Amino acid sequence: MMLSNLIPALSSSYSILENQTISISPLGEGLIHETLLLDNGSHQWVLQGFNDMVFNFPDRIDYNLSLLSVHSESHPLPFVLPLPIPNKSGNGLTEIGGKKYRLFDFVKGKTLQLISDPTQAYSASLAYGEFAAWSTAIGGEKMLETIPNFHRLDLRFEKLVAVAGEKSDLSVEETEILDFYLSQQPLVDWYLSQLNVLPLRVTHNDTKINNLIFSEDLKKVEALIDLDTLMGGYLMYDFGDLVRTVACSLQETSTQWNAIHLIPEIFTQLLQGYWNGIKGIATPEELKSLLLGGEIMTLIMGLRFFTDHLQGNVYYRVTYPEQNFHRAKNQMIFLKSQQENRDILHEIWQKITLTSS
Ligand code: GN1
Ligand code: MG
Repeated sequence: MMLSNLIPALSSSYSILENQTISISPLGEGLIHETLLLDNGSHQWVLQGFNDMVFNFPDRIDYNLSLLSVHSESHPLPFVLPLPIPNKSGNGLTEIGGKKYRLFDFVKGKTLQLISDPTQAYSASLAYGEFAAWSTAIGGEKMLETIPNFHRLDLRFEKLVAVAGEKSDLSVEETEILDFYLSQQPLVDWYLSQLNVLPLRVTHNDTKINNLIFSEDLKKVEALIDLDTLMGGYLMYDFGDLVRTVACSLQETSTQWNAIHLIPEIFTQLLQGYWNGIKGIATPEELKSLLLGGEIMTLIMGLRFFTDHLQGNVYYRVTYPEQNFHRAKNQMIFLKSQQENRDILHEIWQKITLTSS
């Protein structure tokens, strides 16, 4: 459907959009939902084309968000968690031309693909840490799984093994990257050893830097967005995805292979921020687990990108056919960089945990 053809249907579905002249344009860089900006000249909304191939259980999302909404009434947060605006029938999802849409108030501010100053790493991480502490009262076990086994590293690993096992025509470079990923079994084993040790928290599970809205001056976090993957998880997931996307010299889409590396100074800012957010709730085991969180999340994404490449780009949006392969290579290089820096990260961790406790 042409974008402008959406407007009449939206206007009849949402009372706030009735009898207005509204313009519509693409927004953002998300890989799953489609994101559009609606503007009536004085107010803006985000219209999201909901991806129900990826999110098969919209009711579970609604349920999780309702738990947050109730908790926020008595426990205000220093930033916004944007929730879908109900349509005239009281539903968050509206079906138009066979496709599902959601409407949100637009939160003014800036989104970043990469930080431009280390203080932004600190603010981003503090916000996610504060969110984890704030949501402890809700309880990770109360949340429903919106994508089953989303961050189960062992299952992501097994999936790649199965999909690659069916291919007999891998190129030399594909085989090299596959071998690297298969060599990560020890990290998968460590991950499995943590499952009975770490408490289940309410985690965001997609804490990449562009899922935050910063104030115009980039000093403050105004909103945490993309709340569909909110569910029970481990703190190392949220901290780890920050490391993956913020403490890396380049974005996950970069193909400048020689310039992709970990920035330990940014890791320091991230850890300090997250620690300040979670210090009231975290167990010693959780604090320790943060150290490998970045590796875990980078491995998960690398496995997922590579699997999607082998399956013909059925999941992630790509702008060219080799893009998922390149993303998998990018994540491999970044994972290697983290592994080469394990000692340095451990020293940073010790310094922060000793001085902050
Ligand atoms: C997807 O929708 P978006 O772009 O915020 C993905 C995340 C990945 C990310 C990689 C539901 O997030 O898990 O980390 O791409 N979300 C889902 O960029 O699969
Ligand atoms: Mg997003």
